[in-house]
Amino acid sequence: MHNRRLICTVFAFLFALVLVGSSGAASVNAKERAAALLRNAEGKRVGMAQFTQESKGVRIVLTVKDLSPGERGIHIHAVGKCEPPDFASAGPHFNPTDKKHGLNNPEGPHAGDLPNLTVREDGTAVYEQITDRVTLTSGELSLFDKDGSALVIHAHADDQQTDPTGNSGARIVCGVIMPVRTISMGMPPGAGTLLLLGAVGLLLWLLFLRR
Ligand SMILES: [Cu+2]
Ligand SMILES: [Zn+2]
Repeated sequence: MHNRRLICTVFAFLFALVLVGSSGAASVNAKERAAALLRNAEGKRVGMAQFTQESKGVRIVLTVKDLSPGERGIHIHAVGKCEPPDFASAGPHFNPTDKKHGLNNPEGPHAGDLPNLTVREDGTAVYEQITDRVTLTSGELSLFDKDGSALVIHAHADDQQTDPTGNSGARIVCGVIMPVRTISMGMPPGAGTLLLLGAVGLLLWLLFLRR
């Protein structure tokens, strides 16, 4: 009986150790992610955008539907607030570095400026871009500043030159960019086995020793 108590205690200790260790590894591997639910002026959900912090910048992947075909301006705006129908609440283009508008503007671009979105004949669009002018981490370029940020799609193409909006017209779709925490469990090899042994030890300890 004495032997079993010792073994179980050791297993329980190992279990606790592995738990603490793996939660440490998990927080190190946590990726910075964000998402925006895209709604049109009627408040109807028309798409979704996902943002992932990578070494080269923030990858934006977006799908949207129910738009009219053609080129559409798309930007990150300075305020994380999307009040229909005009979405004026989203403020101007995200511009922490105090530049002028447009990817082709010698005095630009705004941090929130992006290449145009192409809507297909069926009204859908798929869009993917990486921008190193914003981050999901902390600092000046962070999309998670005190008033947040929003992704906005416009009625017309952005000419990438005219300050401050690129003549892209009305705001027709808006989504608040919200942080999403995904924890990837980065456990060292063999930790799974240890975890299992620890769990068995804990179970035995509960069964036999806690009466
Ligand atoms: Cu815009
Ligand atoms: Zn701009």
